Amino acid sequence: MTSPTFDLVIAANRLPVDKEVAEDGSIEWHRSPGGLVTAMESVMRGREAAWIGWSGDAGDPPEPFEENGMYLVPIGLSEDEVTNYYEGYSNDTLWPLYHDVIVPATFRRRWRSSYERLNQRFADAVSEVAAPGATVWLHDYQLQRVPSLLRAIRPDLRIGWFNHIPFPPVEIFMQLPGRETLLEGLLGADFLGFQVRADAANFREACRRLLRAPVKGDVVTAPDGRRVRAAAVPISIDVEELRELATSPETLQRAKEIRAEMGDPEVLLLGVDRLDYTKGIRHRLKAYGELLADGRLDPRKTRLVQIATPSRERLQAYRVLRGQIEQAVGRINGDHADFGDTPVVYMRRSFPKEEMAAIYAAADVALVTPLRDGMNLVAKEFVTCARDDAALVLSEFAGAAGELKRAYLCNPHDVDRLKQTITAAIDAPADERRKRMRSMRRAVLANDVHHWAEAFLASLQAAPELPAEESAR
Ligand code: ADQ
Repeated sequence: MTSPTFDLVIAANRLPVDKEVAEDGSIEWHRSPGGLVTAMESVMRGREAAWIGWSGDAGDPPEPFEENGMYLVPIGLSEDEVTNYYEGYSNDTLWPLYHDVIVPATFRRRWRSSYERLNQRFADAVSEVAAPGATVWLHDYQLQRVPSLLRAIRPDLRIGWFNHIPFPPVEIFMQLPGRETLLEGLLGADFLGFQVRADAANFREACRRLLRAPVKGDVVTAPDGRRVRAAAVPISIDVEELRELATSPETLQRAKEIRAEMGDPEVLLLGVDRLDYTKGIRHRLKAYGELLADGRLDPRKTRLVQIATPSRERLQAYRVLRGQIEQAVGRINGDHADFGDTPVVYMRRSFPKEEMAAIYAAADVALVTPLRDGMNLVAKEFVTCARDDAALVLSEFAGAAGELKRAYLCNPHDVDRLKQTITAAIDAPADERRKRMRSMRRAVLANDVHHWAEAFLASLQAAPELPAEESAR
């Protein structure tokens, strides 16, 4: 049977749904949590499109199926490919390398060949469902070889790629064995989108230095003479939908209950992260523990709610991190807890978005302190849901810091300064916090997820030139 074809094809490492097997053995698919899905959901709505990605299980893939009006094409990964392409090359080579080698990157030759094979499989699957001249939107660091592999079989397609994570400075990128292949892979696209300008500039510099490719403004000339634009298109969230949820009477009531259940603390601090070493959770806990020990924060009147979604638990670095975090939480609570007073409320699970909105609305100060982060949607979600006089402490190393300039910005590596920034946010007059929050809300409103998707697609259509809207600015 030939498959249907589409004018818009999305490909990402994962499908936007997770499989759940019900008690009677029937299979159900549920929308997956996480940044990419949150962002793309609103882009796909109302469009006929196909999405290609891995279902999350090893073994033969299920047949393509429709879900929520989207045609989903599962890609199969064997156990070996999960180990080599996904956990190995994607998450143990590229992820740490692209996040400033916070933990060392591991290089293994067999991981690389598995990555190449999987990227070919993705390219073949896209080619199968793409209508003549279709637009293809590829996502993220797991698919950097797909643009050129796809162009080789389907030169009629318009190919765009968006990087959700940082692109490292060339001095770090250079460590990667076979680094040129990734750059050449990406240069198969018409347009390459990055979270912030510095990432796009790092990519262009890598092309200039390592491929001797001519670079003019945003445009790189590929080895085959095609011109490829690499520019920033910062991702965002569905502001309107989330704001509506956050300001509903039910959410506001739930926010009150959450505070009451914790004994109505004077200061409620909040951290929400995937359990990942890039997120700076350890540094945050260290700062908080010291503030309690120094007597700058009162353990009876302060709570830190730390929500940490389990992530990549088969990788050693993630297991180590989880142990360290749980030890730090245990130490802080051991030192400072009292009957009825638990200074750190640590929850290692996912919450539905209604509950997340209520938690954001309940908090006084959000601590978004990654050591390196492409964007960080939690910062934008908090700004959208928070009370007017709440405050955001934000790492300078999150892409979001480029837009949320009125946050309490900090360098999370500098624990003393991090402590000062946290107390400055807590102690600031309500009026100052309100002014900052208003300014950050305007920034988030000016670039919501619909604007992001339109800007990406417009850049892709216009590439290698600027789209009309951008050039008019
Ligand atoms: P992530 O590293 O996953 O994304 P982030 O941008 O913070 O990071 O997105 C996390 C998402 O998961 C948010 O929407 C958040 O609400 C949700 N989430 C986290 N913990 C949760 C929990 N316990 N329960 C429910 N929801 C939870 C990658 C990059 C980022 C980039 C995004 C999007 O690393 O830098 O911002 O992609 O491009």
